[in-house]
Amino acid sequence: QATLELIEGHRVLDPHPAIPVWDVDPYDEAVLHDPYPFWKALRDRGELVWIPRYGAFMVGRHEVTKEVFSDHDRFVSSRGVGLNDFKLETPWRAPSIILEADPPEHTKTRKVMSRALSPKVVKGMMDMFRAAAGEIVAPLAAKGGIEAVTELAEAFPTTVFPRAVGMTDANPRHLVDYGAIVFNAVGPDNALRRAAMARAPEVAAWITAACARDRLTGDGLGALVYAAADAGEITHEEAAMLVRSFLSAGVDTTVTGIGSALWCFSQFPAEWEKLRADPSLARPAFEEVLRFTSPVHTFARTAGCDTEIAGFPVPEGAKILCALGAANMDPDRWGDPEAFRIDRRPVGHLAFGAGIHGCVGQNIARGELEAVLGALAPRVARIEPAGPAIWRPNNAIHALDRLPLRLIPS
Ligand code: HEM
Ligand code: OVM
Repeated sequence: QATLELIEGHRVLDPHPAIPVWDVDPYDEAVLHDPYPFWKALRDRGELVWIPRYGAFMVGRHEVTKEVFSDHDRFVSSRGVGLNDFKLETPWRAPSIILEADPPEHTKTRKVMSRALSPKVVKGMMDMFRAAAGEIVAPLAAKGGIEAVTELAEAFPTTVFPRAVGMTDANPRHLVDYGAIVFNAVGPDNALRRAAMARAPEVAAWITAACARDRLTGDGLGALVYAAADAGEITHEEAAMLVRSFLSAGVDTTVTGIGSALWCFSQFPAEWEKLRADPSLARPAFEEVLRFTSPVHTFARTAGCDTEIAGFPVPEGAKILCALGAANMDPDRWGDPEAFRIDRRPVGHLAFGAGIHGCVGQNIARGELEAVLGALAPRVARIEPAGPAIWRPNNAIHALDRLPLRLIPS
């Protein structure tokens, strides 16, 4: 029988002896640089794996990862979606009132955010997205050699997202850095997390100030959230916290999505030709980019009760790391998973999560990518590597650090 006890505030857990034990560091920088071999090894080890280094379970096969990630009754988010258990350790910032909340608290904030990020609202942003994409992409297509991470992947969301939210004075560097901090914070106490925590006070103070109502216009996503407070659905303090959620989750993720999309097309030129021949493939192409690269590679849950995973006992309080990237490459779920095919339509990928916490910003993310791919496709005949692509290790985000490309104009 699995047991869990607390010694000086730390979890000490003896996993059931039949559970495969793997002495590996999933957050080793070499793994984070190139996670694909790790993901395969994780799936091959079994349905449920014990990682002694962190005293946590890990899953990476599609079916079981989806089960743990979406069963909010047994696997809670309110104790944090990283390795730190908020019940045992004080979190580095006040917990998110949507991501790091369970029903019934989650239900109320989720409703407000779903409305603010509805398909209708996103539709109203598409003209702005398309105009900005054209303005950013046209000079790059003419220039040819670009560093795609800074010049396009970061440039586009840091231009459109603050406008969408209604920020009156956005600091693009702080927006990108805050995302990296928030996502590194869900990892173990390694060098990445320590570097993030060292920068956190300054960047987080700027972010908190930027969430105040008087820093926002009356016609953006921020205003929609504050309108819900005026209507009495949430408090004004909660509205500020939900604006913070936009700024936590809305920039680095789409920066990563754009960079990874360009990387995929530079690696698979025939797929770029397919997209140029049929621009209606922009949306399905982005879904395949998400499946193939998993911008959020790992988030966790905490067992809220004694339970079982894949028939093995899992005690209350156990952390379960969910390798979304591994699930998205599982050959038992996806035919030929290592083939990048823009017309695959990979319904059921876990890049946006699943269940009640499934990404509430997915419509806006898809809209941004549609605008960027829509601006590139008619202007750029080929996307070629112009040097090595370098990935940027982060405890939760699988993102590029540098992507030198040559854009061949059409
Ligand atoms: C939730 C990924 C873009 C806001 C999530 C989750 C994932 C995810 C995996 C589930 C977390 C969990 O279950 O623990 C992504 C990816 C994106 C993206 C890959 C882009 C490619 C965005 C954008 C926004 C956003 C643009 C804001 C406008 C949120 C919020 C949640 C969330 C607020 C929490 C939802 C909840 O707990 O109910 N996202 N996201 N995301 N996302 Fe996204
Ligand atoms: C938040 C949030 C939501 C999704 C992802 C995320 C860890 C943060 O509500 O702050 O990044």
